[in-house]
Amino acid sequence: MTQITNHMPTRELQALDAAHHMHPFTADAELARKGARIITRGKGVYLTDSEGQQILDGMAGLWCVNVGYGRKDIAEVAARQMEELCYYNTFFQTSHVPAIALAAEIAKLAPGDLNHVFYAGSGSEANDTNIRLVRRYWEVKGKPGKNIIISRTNAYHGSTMGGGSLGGMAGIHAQGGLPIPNIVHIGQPYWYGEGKDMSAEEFGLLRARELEAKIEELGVDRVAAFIGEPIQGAGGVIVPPATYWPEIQRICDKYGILLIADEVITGFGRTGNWFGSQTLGIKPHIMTIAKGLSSGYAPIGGSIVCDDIAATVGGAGDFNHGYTYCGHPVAAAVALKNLQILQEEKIVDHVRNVAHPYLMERWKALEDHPLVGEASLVGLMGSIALTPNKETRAAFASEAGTVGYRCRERCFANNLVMRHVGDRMIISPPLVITPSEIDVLIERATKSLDECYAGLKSDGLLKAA
Ligand code: PXG
Repeated sequence: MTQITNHMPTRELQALDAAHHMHPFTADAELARKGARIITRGKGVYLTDSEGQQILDGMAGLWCVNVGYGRKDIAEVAARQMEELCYYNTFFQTSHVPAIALAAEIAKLAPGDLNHVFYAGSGSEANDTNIRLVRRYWEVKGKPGKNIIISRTNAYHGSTMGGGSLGGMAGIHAQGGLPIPNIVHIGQPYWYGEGKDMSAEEFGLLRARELEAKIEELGVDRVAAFIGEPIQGAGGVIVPPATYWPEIQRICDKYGILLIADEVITGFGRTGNWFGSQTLGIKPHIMTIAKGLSSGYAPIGGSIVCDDIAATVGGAGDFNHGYTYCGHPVAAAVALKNLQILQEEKIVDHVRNVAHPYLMERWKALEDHPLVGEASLVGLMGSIALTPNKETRAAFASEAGTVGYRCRERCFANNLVMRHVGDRMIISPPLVITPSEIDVLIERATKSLDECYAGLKSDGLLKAA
């Protein structure tokens, strides 16, 4: 076999990558021309690339490496589990210790009567499970026609047929015949971009009440569930107005609609509590989890399910659904170790009491920058809206994302991973980030914003739409 190692020249690795590796959400031909940045190592909040550059990872991978890179204790657990029992399934009346122990631990951490875990390999798979779970629930209740799930535009719930359909991303819906039937979308609670002259509070109520109008329009006997991320992540870290979730909760309660909180990003400490639902005051029947469950050390996701749904679906014969890797023992052991680390090292407290307050002060100060309209941060989930006019919150005249992309390129050149969504910049650093690492993040972000601003000025791109 050809040995392909870290020691190969970057150019050769890039050529092999371009020849054989199809990347997600990427124009491969364009990437082939440019060459991928090849990441070779990670330690704490830093990545190293094949050129030896040290990059501060402001995104914790893809919102997941919450305990930071390079934890030997997690690697040891994985190795031990591989030797002891590398794989066994949880179908056909068998179980194993890592799946049992992890489910019990998740049930302990989850609020209310969310006491049951259905495992998946990812957030997308878990949301596919959720579609089947809520539809099955109403079938068993004698209401098979109650099968519509209501979601929001610009939501992200994954990219399988089910997850991509639940999500409200136009670019995903434009390819391959999505959404699947009986999934409908209402407006998102994005006050900064869409609230115009309304107050944030009024706008939050307006958008929440679209749910009530949609239920009335479709008929309550057609609607199975509502799904939402407590804070939209991939949509641009959109923090809803304070009025939004209480009103959504009231409407779900009033009509007896199941409520699914997609906690794939917000779960396991990201917002300064164990779950985003606790930060935002939501009482869901199901939570989608993945990412921070294992801090990305192994692929694992799942649905945390309330007593009623578990009893109803589980009490009606076989639930004909499952994945080979449901509760995979190595992934489950790794996730369990990750939860132990989060608890023993008090990492959620660190987010709430140390990292958030420190970053908040420095992040908010970015609002003094001429390019920044708004800087917001909940726990360690932050965004800045770039604008040519702070007063009017105007969008740029250039195609949406042009300025954000230029800013992201400056960040990457300055060894900071900060992503852009349209013309919003977003961060979601490892939860273990320290104040001095936050200083580095802010220093690199400021430098990148300055360079971006200078570039926009000289290219005449500071115009409002
Ligand atoms: N729900 C939410 C809220 C997510 O953020 C998924 C489900 C799907 O999880 P999997 O494990 O199937 O990817 C996600 C994933 C981005 C980005 O660019 C975000 C995600 C995935 C990939 C890229 O922000 N979120």
